Amino acid sequence: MSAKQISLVIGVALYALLAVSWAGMPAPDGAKVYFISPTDGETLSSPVTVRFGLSGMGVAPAGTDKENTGHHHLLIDVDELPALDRPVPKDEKHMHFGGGQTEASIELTPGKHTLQLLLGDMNHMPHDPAVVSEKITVEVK
Ligand SMILES: [Cu+2]
Repeated sequence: MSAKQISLVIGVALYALLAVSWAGMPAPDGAKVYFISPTDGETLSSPVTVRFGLSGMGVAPAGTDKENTGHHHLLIDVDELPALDRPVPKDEKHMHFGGGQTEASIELTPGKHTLQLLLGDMNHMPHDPAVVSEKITVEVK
């Protein structure tokens, strides 16, 4: 084998390895994540209590290797979903609830904000297919 062929083989092997390690756990048909509260268009005051709903799957802390489970991520004022083949980013706009929390009290500045939920697996990867809520808009007084 030439050096070129060897590097090609290594490249393909690495690619396959990455493809496997970046795949999220499968989500069952009909799995759904949604906001119990607040509701779309609601006007409220900060801090806002956000309650996360999940049906067709179970909530488990990050790191739990159990099929059909995941933990919540709250996306605040995120226009476009993060890459679904990468772990969910962790910053002030992408909050992780890796303890298995099903609600949170969050501080929001006055004005309009969008909220969206994205479920992640034990490695913070979106499931396949991604389990994502509709995006709601709230107004903070
Ligand atoms: Cu996470």
